[in-house]
Amino acid sequence: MNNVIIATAGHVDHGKTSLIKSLSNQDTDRLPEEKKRNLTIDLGFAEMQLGENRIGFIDVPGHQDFIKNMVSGVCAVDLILMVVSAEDGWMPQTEEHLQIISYLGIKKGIVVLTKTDLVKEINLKINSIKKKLDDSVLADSEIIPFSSKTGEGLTDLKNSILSALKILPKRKEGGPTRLLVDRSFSLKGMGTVVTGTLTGNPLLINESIGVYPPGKKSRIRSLHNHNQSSDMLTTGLRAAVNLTDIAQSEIKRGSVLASPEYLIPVLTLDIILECSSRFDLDSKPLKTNSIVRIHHGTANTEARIILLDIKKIMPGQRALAQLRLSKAVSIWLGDRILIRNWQGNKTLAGGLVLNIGNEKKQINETTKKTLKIRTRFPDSAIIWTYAQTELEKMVKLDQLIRPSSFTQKERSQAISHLVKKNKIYLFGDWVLSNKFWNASVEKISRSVDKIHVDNPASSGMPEERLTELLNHKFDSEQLEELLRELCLKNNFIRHGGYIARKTHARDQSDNLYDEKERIRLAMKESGIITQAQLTEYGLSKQALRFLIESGDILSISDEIYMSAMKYGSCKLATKMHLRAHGKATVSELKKVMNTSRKIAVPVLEKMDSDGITSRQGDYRVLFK
Ligand SMILES: Nc1nc2c(ncn2[C@@H]2O[C@H](COP(=O)(O)OP(=O)(O)O)[C@@H](O)[C@H]2O)c(=O)[nH]1
Ligand SMILES: [Mg+2]
Repeated sequence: MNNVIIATAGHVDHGKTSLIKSLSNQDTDRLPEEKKRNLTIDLGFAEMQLGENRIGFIDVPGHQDFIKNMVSGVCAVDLILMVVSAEDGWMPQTEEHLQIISYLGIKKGIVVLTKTDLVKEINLKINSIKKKLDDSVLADSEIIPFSSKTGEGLTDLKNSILSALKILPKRKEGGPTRLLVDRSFSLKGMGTVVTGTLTGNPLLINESIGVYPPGKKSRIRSLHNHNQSSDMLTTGLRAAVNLTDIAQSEIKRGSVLASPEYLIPVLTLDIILECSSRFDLDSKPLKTNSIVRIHHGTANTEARIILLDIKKIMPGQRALAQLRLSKAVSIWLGDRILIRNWQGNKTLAGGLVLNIGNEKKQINETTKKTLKIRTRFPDSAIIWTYAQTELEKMVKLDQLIRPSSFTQKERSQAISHLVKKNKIYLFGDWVLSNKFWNASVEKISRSVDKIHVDNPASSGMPEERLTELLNHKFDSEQLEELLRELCLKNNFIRHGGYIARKTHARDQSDNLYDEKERIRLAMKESGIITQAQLTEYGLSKQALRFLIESGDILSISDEIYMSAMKYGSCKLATKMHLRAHGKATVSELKKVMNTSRKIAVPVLEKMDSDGITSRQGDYRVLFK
């Protein structure tokens, strides 16, 4: 059995609901208000079996006031039935729905020309619709004349659906489970039930699952597909999920069910923005800094849009943009989104999510280039993995292209391909951009070797220098791993916060080597050691003298010693403060240097004698 989801689209009153009724014998208008007004307001659901296909229908509202609901209905469908009334022809929401489905990446559809019982010149109507479909995703779609009143065309339509489904690419299996919630209700004796279209791996009863929002863990008590109970539901099925430990009021349309590690809230999206060449030129083009409403899955969120290359986007243009969302949402890499104006009465553009994050990051030219590679190959796990290692330089293996719909198999194949092609470097749980790793090893080698030559007595390159040298910000866990790998593979050694050549360290393996290490270790946190501490810890005065001679440690007073690094940062902080304020007291400067008065006084005296500061009464000023 093949599971498929088919949704309707098209202008209000063109016969969508009647069409689904003719096909499935089910009335999808279920709300009392829909019955009263004879108008679809919200999504309707029906099912049928056709050949080897288990079809779930989603009937959408055509009225422009309910586009929001329509978008939630078509977010995960395989095939569209684009309904156009032979009587009215192409109307505003026929056009808008067509743009929406193409922005969301739906490529396959059948056009159903309804109400043929009311019109004589059917061929003329077909030709005029063909013209409207020109250059659109549905340009090559079949157009089936149909009447729900007489039943004319029903067999043709079923055959057309069957042939379309035959050539439709199969839904991907093995991807992470995701259910975009389109309804939530409470049933007596059952509690919270949510419905949606299931994608990725199966849902199983008794399994635990994450729900975002609200960001909770729940358990699946029971599963239904169109009122039929089941222990397991597979991709492409409509699913009703009975959840434990969560109140119905906590979960609405727009929530997502997935395994908790796939429900990472994000606040910024880098996207490739696309404005259809069919965009009506009279409408205002989308400008940078506009507040828009983005539709993602069954949810919608307010966002500010920052165009990264241009000021406004014109019909037919594509451009990189960053969306800054007003609240954190669960969106995956590679998702397609729709952008409408904030008021919600105009569809403006579509987008493909190239990167997700939580900060308003500045995007430089290299990043833009890398993001654009993803645009060219939206389905290639290899390209997306490569781009991530180029963007982030160093990534945890299990964080590669996640969250996204890529399957575990696609991810591991991409990794082995990139290793084979020397594009990434794998060690432990980590992946490095190979380009970055090679360049880094070279930079570090050059820098350490130069220090060894220039100052053979020094301990090597301070580890703090790495961030600047590599021109990339890593967190402390990453730095630790990076250094460990560096030493393991490249003849380096770490000691007391310095990186040195193993050979060099060995050259110095005089009888003081261990003693020097102990002093460095004792000073590691504060960068300071006192005469009293030296005695207390039983540290070697001779080793200290050696470190002072090599310039690693400075004698601040008879009592106090400071690492060259710490003195450097005190100097910098003092200079910056005095440049900004002109003068400052010892109390002020001790705060700036983040130290005590006992230390600040001799440090400032040393700065006076080093010609950096000078004393004016109670104040220090910069020495001129
Ligand atoms: N004569 C005729 N009327 C139709 C046909 N299909 C739908 N209608 C009528 O058109 C109106 C709107 O149909 P409906 O299916 O609710 O349209 P929707 O808004 O697109 O879902 C209803 O009064 C239907 O009875 C058709 O093929 N022939
Ligand atoms: Mg309807």
